[in-house]
Amino acid sequence: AALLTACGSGTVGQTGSGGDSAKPAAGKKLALIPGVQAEPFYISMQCGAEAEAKKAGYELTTQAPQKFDAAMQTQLVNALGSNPPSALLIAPTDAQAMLAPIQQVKTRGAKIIEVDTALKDTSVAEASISSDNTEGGKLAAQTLAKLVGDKPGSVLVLDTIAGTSTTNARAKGFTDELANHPNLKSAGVQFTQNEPDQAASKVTAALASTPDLVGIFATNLNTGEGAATGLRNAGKVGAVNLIGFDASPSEVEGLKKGEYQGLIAQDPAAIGQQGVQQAIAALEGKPVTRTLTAQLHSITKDTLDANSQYFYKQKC
Ligand code: T6T
Repeated sequence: AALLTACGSGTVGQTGSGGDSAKPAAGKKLALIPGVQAEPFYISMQCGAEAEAKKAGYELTTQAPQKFDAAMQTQLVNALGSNPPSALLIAPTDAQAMLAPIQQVKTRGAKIIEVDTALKDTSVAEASISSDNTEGGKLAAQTLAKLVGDKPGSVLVLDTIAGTSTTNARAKGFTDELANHPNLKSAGVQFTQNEPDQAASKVTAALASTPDLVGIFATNLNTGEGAATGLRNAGKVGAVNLIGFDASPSEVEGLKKGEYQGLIAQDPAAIGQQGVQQAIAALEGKPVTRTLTAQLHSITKDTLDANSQYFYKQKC
């Protein structure tokens, strides 16, 4: 089952059934399909999208897959049926596997807007709104290099799933930036299937195999939560620097406690808001910006309070 909420209603369950007198005008229906349900990054994105849709007099319906999984997300895309909403805002869970289902919705008349992740094929979407993920990875490496100083050592990257455009770009940005920090040696990139448990065991294994491990870059909130668990279990909190991506409540708590030494926060609400704006522009025949980049913010314990507006939400 998927989590489904309609703009303004705040409820979970089927919405938008026929015969409703409060039905929005034809052409004013938007659908949002995030990467996964009940996760602070996508909840914050949904909040931004809902607020913007409401302001513009559009209905926005959100359905999210239970897991960050292309097969589950495909089911939701296919369920939009032969008469889809005017525009689909989607975070494709796989840059390749989601091409055919999204292409089909487009063929059926919906405008496609990518939010957060993107397809490899850039001809499908009208617009893409995302963080500069390569830059985010680079920023993480620079933050880590500063923390480690001149001490030589190895650094591990925890990616999610091969085919996730965002985290794959973060891992590459990080690894490429290591060339500018010769004291830091790559201990490789590990995939975790976006499962905190897998991230935790990869950290346990790396601590055993790589005695000079000085840092870990966790490319999203699930890998970060798992990495923090792995370090805690080994009694290595603080001894190995952990740089996380995102700013979920548990990551922010972890930064306060010293489990993380840095976080690279995205602005998911802005991604959702701009996604809706571009969808409406496309539907109303106004100029559309093909690529929009949301801001990133590097946060350390010292700058936590000044950055509280970037902390992710659990509900709107
Ligand atoms: O980091 C975000 C998102 O940008 C990424 O595409 C998938 O993971 C998150 O949702 C965080 O869990």
